[in-house]
Amino acid sequence: MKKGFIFDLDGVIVDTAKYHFLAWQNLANSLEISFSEEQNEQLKGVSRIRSLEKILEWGNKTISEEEFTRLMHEKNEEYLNYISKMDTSEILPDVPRVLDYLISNEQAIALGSASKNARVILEKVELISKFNTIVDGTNVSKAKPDPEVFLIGAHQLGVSPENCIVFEDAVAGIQAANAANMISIGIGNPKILHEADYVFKDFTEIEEEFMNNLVSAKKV
Ligand code: B16
Ligand code: MG
Repeated sequence: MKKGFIFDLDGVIVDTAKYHFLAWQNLANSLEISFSEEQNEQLKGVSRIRSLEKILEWGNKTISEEEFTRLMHEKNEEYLNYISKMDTSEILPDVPRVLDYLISNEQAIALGSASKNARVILEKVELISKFNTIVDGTNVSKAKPDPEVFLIGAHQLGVSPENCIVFEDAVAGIQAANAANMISIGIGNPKILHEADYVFKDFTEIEEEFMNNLVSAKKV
């Protein structure tokens, strides 16, 4: 039986958080709001709109709707400028090994990301062809921790949610996977991702035996 493997993008396949940080920091500076790397951590997995709302809340600023739209656009333009320079060297360690293992074992693979730029990023790092389906910020109406993004992914793969496995780096993403009744695998710090079924520092720690068990178990 085929399992569905759903990957988050930022923090799992590539580290685009650093580019989000540079672009948000520039925007915050222009509004005279201080913005730290710790605050950027809190924007991981959070939608673009909600990210700007949070920055404005932190800086105690209110702006008009037009200004809000303009700033979101400017931030995204700067972010896309960084993205345009990305290449395969930015793929996180051992991601291709795990994707190729799944492909050679005829498993179903989806992307489940909050980003509206997911497709262009996957194209830049030449991984787009590895995915059977892509669910991103252009397809979902409810942000993680709502399970919508992963449930759409499972549906598009034709695999029931309890036979899906999610790789996520954000707490909200782990919560979304758990709410979808999927197996959640945290990529990052076990102290932060303690709600996940399993946590690995990165994909180099995931051994073939563990993958074999995920693929063959009735319910892990
Ligand atoms: P965009 P993920 C998320 O990606 C990022 O972690 C988050 O920082 C970003 O605000 C969000 O995508 C939206 O991105 O501005 O490109 O639409 O982790 O869900 O893959
Ligand atoms: Mg992420």
